Amino acid sequence: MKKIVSVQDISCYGQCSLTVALPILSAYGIETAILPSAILSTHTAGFTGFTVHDLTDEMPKIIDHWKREGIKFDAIYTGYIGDGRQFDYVLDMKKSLLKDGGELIVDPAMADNGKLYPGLNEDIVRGMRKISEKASLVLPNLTEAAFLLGEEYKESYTKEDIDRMLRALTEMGPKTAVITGVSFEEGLLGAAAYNRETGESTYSFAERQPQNYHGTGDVFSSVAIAEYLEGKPMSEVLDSACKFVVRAIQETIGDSSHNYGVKFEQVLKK
Ligand code: PXL
Repeated sequence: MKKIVSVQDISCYGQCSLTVALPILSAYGIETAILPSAILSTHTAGFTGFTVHDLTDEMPKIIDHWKREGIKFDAIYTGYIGDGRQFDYVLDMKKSLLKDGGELIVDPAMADNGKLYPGLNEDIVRGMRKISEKASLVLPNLTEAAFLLGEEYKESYTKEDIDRMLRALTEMGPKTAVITGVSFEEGLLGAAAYNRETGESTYSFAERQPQNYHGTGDVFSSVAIAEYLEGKPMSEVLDSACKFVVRAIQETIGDSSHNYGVKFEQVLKK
């Protein structure tokens, strides 16, 4: 049984970050510890007046306790991190809390549609870059991939662009890079992966859904990371994650009162 720790915020309401990662990873039979980076009343996209309680000061205390207990993980999965001081703690965790061969997996959840999430700044981009360099797997969306690479975000990307960006991301350090939100045909949306060691790249597409939802990146990453840790080939990993996200959107789309996240629980249940 794999044991992982996920470092991201608790958005108390809104179906993203830890409230998505924990149930999905658990449903895959993965023991999932959490290191909450902050507690927010809701996520920051689409709600106004949300509260934030930063937990940076707790992180070294929790990490030190785990070190004293000799607790070790197969993987560290990081997501949204809202304070630049936390990246060094993630690097410390990589050194001291991973089993031999354990992996740092980074979803640099910080931006979408060409823009950083509200409240985030260049510090966060630099920090995400720093931990991505030490990761074995990174899963940015297209905007995050551009920001990690220090490039301008473009409205449209060719397959040559994506192949180049995937290679460039792995040249930063990770063995494998995934980019989500990739589309070369109007009706299809999906993800691409490249493994620097095998030189293999994989694409997976699903039918583009008529509405975008917040939190789908977290759903995608949680499914993809679970199946990656099971040792599945990247083509299957991407197919499963794309299909899961599409089903979660389809569960949600008829309910116009539910616009802040996707009903991924309905997919888990089925
Ligand atoms: O889903 C990414 C995410 C996680 N956590 C918080 C967010 C967002 C995206 O906006 O605001 C607090």
